[in-house]
Amino acid sequence: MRTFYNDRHALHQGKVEMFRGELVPCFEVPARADYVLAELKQRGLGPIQSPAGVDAAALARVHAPRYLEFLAGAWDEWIALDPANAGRDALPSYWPIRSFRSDVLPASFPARMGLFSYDAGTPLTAGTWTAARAGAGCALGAAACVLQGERAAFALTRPPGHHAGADFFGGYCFLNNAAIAAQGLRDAGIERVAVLDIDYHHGNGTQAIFYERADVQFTSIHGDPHTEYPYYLGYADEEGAGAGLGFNRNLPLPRGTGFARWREALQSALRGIVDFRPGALVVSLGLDTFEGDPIAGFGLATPDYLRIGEDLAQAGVPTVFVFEGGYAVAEVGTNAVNVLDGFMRRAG
Ligand code: SP5
Ligand code: ZN
Repeated sequence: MRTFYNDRHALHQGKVEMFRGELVPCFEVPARADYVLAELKQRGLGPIQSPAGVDAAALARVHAPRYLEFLAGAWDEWIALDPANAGRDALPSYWPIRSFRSDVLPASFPARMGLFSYDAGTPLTAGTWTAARAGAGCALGAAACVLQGERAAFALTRPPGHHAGADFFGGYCFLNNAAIAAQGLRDAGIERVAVLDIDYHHGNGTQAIFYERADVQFTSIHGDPHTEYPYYLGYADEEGAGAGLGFNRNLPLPRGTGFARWREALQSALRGIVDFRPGALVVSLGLDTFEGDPIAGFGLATPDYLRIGEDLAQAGVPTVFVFEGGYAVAEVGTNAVNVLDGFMRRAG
């Protein structure tokens, strides 16, 4: 399986995130991708290449123009507030919750930080925009590979993407790489694209982007949002709206769920995907379902990831894997590559 990787991911390096009244060290660190890359090389999974530069038009197929403009200029605006900000991450402090306006674009940079975000755990740094675009380029490169007839391809990207919506960042995500890949596949003529999100956290951004569409089916297996981040979306009764009704499926599972029950959910998800008859599948590949993950609550073990890859291959659909979460840094490489390895062994 070919991997698309761009070392500019490391330019996005948050220092701190807000957690229970304190700024704590970021969980989403460059070493995550380093471990996956090292494991790919060690196990000889396939060629590793850098993507071509990302096409701005492909980003604008998913994200709002005013959000992309904001991201492009955000770091310069942060520094302009105070030159000492060069040494600090940018985090939002104000949000336009219900009864506030979101149509007005305030001149104040902190006000726009809040307009375009939904949590205080997602630091924006000097290299965020460059890294995020390089990541989206990896997702588009992997999609192109599958369009050319490859059985599967892997986008090894960070920052992750599935929490980012058309016009907001959050959950460590800025550009929705999986959505950009899915839309790229649609725009290249694939009539129906399925997205399967197996990160521990519900893919609220991806769901929102495709919620009213019948051409991109979204399925997610995740920690029950009653108790798990992102809390405000990801419930089982969210089935899509308008033309998209019936094309969104959430399979929330309680904190503490182990592999046997998780795998039943996967097989149910895959039956729904196969029934949709997609021309391509995009997998949001989070590894924070791992039992050792520091911020999540499922109990999957390292060998389970081989089984997941095998199950995914049995759907028989050309597949783009997009790296998402997974914060047990020393194990994330083995777990991610186990999925890809299991997939290729079963896909033949
Ligand atoms: C892509 C992805 O996996 N994003 C997840 C974002 C989760 N953000 C909230 C994290 C809450 C951190 N809780 C720390 C618990 C330490 N014991
Ligand atoms: Zn996650």
